[in-house]
Amino acid sequence: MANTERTYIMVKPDGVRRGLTAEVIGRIERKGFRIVALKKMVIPQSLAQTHYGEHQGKPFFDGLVKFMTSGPVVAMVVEGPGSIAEMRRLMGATRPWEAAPGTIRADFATTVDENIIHGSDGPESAEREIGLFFKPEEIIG
Ligand code: D4T
Repeated sequence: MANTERTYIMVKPDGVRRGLTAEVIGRIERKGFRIVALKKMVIPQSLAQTHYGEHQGKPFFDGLVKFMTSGPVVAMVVEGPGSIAEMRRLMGATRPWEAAPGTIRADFATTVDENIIHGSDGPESAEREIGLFFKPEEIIG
């Protein structure tokens, strides 16, 4: 398939707590993307710090790490044409009040610190994040 790529997607602890995992997975699958790896896990603090390393030193960093380790997440590798940018479109803007209607964040979130879903923002971060959360043998192509 032309332009097929993989991205790292995660239902954050608020999404899992609120019972929105199936809703998110349903939207990904109905879009036509394939989930080639999936697991529920509690993120160790060190992994959360590494994952969000680019935000180290920002005022929201400690709260972000605390939130991301506050309960289980559902981690996924999603595959399909243009999946990195397309998933960012389906998710909507980081700040839910700026997210387009019909996107996951517009439909289900009100605050930037608890915004339901994470998705890689480019090819390099996708490769890095997939490697942080999954071993190659856990990805069923
Ligand atoms: P993630 O990485 O979670 O998919 O979010 P985005 O890629 O959409 O946005 P980001 O990297 O700018 O922010 C990472 C993460 O930090 C939280 N956050 C962000 C926060 O709690 N307060 C803030 O002011 C900002 C900008 C939300 C997402």
